[in-house]
Amino acid sequence: MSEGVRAMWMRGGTSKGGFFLASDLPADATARDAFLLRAFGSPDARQIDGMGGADPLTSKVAVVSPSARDDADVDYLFLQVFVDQALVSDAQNCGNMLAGVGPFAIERGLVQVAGEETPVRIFMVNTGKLATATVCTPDGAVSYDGKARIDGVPGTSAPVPLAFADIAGSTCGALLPTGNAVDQIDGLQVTLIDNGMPCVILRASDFGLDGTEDRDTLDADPSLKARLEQIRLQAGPLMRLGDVSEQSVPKMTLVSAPRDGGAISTRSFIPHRCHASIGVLAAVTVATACLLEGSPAAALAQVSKGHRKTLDIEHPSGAATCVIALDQSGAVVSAATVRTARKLFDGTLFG
Ligand code: NQM
Repeated sequence: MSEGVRAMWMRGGTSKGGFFLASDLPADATARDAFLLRAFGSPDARQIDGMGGADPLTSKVAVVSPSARDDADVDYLFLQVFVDQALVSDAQNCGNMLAGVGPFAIERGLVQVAGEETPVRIFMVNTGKLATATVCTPDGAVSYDGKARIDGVPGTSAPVPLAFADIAGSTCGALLPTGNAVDQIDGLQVTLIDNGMPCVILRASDFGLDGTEDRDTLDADPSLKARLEQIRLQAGPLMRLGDVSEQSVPKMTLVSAPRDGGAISTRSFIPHRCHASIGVLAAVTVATACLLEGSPAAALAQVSKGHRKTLDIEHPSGAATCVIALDQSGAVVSAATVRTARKLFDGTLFG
């Protein structure tokens, strides 16, 4: 594709990647993926010949198009460009890149500014679920400047509140795909759960960890990673995901008691590298696991009473706040969080 493709680079939450109009990319998925692999410089651990940042968190793509649905303004397809494998996967969603979708849709003229704030209704193609992002548009255009701060990103930016309704079973078909709050794999108690992101929740202490280890320490532990991958490959079919050897889900989240006044402490593998913080939908899913009676997460978690719960999910660079609303029966009905986003570059990308 020597003439190049129009692309915008944005930070969305604690991730970063390319935002494209679907109409600017090859319509054929094989040609699209081949272009993205070249453009990101994959496969290569350093992604030296492309735009990827040598980290799964900066090797991400959002493909955005006008929605044909009555309940959505735009469709958002998330693609994970693997760093060191020639793989582009649509098997997972990404709530961090989602934070950039509303601003991008307004920038590209898919959604008109509605006042000081513009709600953008987003159909998340990977999971068939809906989100609403509220974008700051004070002077008839997107503003990225503001006072909101999220852990894992220096400085402050305009807030992008994200609201999710009905995201349970987004990929696995049910919140608890095995029907159980606790299962056993390799002799360990695990929770197999999907409230927006398929996750395997495990106790850090079952791996001889206290749960406060930093990302580099965990990433440098091949035997821990091998044990986690062995559990993950067994969890895949149990979670109705089939063979997950070439998928970036389920995520593997080690939990321990909170240390900084939050609800729970986490260290997440996504799935082969330790996350610098935690994914948005993964945080919502962990927050939901904290509410499951009898589960390893619930036993460790500090959760307030009431039908509207605010849970700070602690992670290696701070905490992510999730607000979870429950109905009278205790079932989760909606979830919300706040992210920020920033436009970094708008131009032509060569594959
Ligand atoms: O869980 C990383 C991220 C994510 C996913 C990953 C995410 C989410 O931090 O919603 O945002 O788990 O691969 O961008």
